[in-house]
Amino acid sequence: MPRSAAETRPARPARPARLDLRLLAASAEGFFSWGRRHFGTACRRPFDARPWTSQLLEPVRHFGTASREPYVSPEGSRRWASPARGAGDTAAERASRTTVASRTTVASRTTAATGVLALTLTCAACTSAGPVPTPTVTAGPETSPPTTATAPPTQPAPVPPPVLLPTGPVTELAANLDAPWSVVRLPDGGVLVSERDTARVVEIGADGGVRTVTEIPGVVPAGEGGLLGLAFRAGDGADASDLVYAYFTADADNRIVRMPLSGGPGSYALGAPQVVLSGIPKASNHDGGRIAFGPDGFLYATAGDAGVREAAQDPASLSGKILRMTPDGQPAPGNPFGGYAWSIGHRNPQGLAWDATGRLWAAEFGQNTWDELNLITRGANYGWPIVEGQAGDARFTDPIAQWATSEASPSGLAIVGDTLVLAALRGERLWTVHPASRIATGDPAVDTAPVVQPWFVGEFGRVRAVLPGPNGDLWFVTNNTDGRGSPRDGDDRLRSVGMQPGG
Ligand SMILES: [Ca+2]
Repeated sequence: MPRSAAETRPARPARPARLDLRLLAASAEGFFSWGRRHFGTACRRPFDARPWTSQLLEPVRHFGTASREPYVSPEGSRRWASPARGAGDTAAERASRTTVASRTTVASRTTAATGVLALTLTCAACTSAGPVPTPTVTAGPETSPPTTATAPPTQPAPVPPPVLLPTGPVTELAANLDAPWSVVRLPDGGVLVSERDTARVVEIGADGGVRTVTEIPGVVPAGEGGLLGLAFRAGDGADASDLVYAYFTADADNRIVRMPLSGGPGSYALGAPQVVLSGIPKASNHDGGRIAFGPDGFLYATAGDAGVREAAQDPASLSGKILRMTPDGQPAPGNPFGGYAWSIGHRNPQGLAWDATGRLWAAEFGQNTWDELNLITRGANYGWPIVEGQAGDARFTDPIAQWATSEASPSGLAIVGDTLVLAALRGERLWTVHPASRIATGDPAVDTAPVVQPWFVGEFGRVRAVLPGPNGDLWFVTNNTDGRGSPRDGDDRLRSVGMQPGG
């Protein structure tokens, strides 16, 4: 049953109320970010005397994929900031914000964290292949005096691209799913969903109907294991068919298989599975399971520690890693340790998404203290089991944001526009994370922190997966039938929510 936006729209964050030099600087930064996005690198900031906004950009280089050195802020210290704090907000907004701030800790190397988030805006422009516009001179009236070379050019009003937030209508796309785990949208409009415990891949029809495509042989569901992630790869030649990849728990291991996809909407069929990678350690808990093809064409997979913590630090082990492989299941060229590992020191990552710059982000379950949103770089060590969450230990890469496990327990991760969205199981909500620079308040302690917001708290129950939908919408699937939730009639459900300008 579709729900109106008014029924589902949480309170919006406070908007800036002050206007001072810092706000002007932020606006200018936003404009040039917008310019770089649309016009390429030819659009550069014309001034260096930037105040704090310069810090939003400088740390970017420290997070380059070739660098494993942690960024140290100019202050050499950590700062903790609460999200969405602003002047002029209402008592209700302050109360809501206090709740978030008290429960949510944002990654606290402030400039570093914000630089990384800011790059999801700014570096998209740096790599833009868009055309460089030809400067246009508008002739003035013939009676006007001749202009001089030093006359300031006319600039349009700074209009940074909007932050997208899940404030639009919520609609139901399918119901009666059984522990759904992963959702894949196919190029021809079809939708496939994996069910963890039935081992089925089902098709969601345009009318919301659920049709079994196949039941994958060899799946041994138990605990958190079963049929987990799905990924699609288009055929790349006359002899290659479209393929659906699946990550599942088998009798003795976790493994990745692929199956040829035939048919179309209403008639999809999957052929016999072929093993791509086997031997990923399994356990009743911490099985990872998300798979996705990156912009580099290689397959990435999240592997949990399977209960053997120390293995997460062993580059040769397949557990506690983000793995990167060729579509045929060989270690991908350029992997940092010579094997499958792309990054190490993970406990149980289950969310993968790439931003507009091609950078990989991952959501990870913590033990008892901190769930994590990490920016994944080649060869980096994310600390588990030596540290959890933001540790400030130079040996490890800290998360960009972290949450108490009771508030998050994030599985899926998606990026819509420049907004990261995490699907929280135990937290029974969505979390959005976006750069704060667009809602500058003038207080650097606020404006240099990423903005983290909860949505739909408790409304739909446990959320397992999120993905970009058509027309800029966000899709998410609940997980109230996975044995740890309280199913409503008709659960579990796949839903869509409109992403609308906000922030
Ligand atoms: Ca970590």
